[in-house]
Amino acid sequence: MPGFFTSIFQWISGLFFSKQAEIAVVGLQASGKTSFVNVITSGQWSEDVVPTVAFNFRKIRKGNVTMKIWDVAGQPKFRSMWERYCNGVDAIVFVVDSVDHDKFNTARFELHQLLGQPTLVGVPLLVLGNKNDLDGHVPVKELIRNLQLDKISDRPVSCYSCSMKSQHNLDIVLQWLAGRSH
Ligand SMILES: Nc1nc2c(ncn2[C@@H]2O[C@H](COP(=O)(O)OP(=O)(O)O)[C@@H](O)[C@H]2O)c(=O)[nH]1
Ligand SMILES: [Mg+2]
Repeated sequence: MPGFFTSIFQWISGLFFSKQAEIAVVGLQASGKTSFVNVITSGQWSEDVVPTVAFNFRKIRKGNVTMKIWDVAGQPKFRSMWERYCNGVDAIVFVVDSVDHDKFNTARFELHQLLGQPTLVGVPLLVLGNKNDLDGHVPVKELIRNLQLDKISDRPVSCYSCSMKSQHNLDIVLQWLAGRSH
């Protein structure tokens, strides 16, 4: 019987306290977007990820927060689609491979191009410097400088160094995302 009352209570509290957040995950190809979605969805890291064609959609529940996640492909031909998926979301997550120094310029260009879209003004931005389990990854400070995040003034911006593989900092990232729910 106590189990019954507990589940009724959970159901009722869910009605009053359940919240939603819709997020779009973008960034260059192979930065770790799909790995991020897989890890936060299942808590499992897997080395084998199939490159994303166009997009994946996932819906997950973390505590009383339901998250709808658009995982959008990062190859050049798909980048013009990013705006469409980011339009109307509660947060944009921009994933960067923090070891791949040669691609920082392209990542910066694509990020600022995206944020320049009039439809996306004010949408909060979370930048993830991924793969910090690998030697040669840049620390957050350098990532902020390389991506010129200090130039963004029309929205809340956060930046974390993290690793999908070791799950480093993912607790903070999830907290940040939950904070965007309503
Ligand atoms: N070492 C390491 N490799 C990662 C990490 N995250 C993703 N990868 C690898 O990077 C490659 C691209 O990952 P994927 O999630 O497909 O990137 P996407 O193209 O942005 O969706 C895969 O081989 C992943 O196993 C990480 O935190 N550490
Ligand atoms: Mg992918």
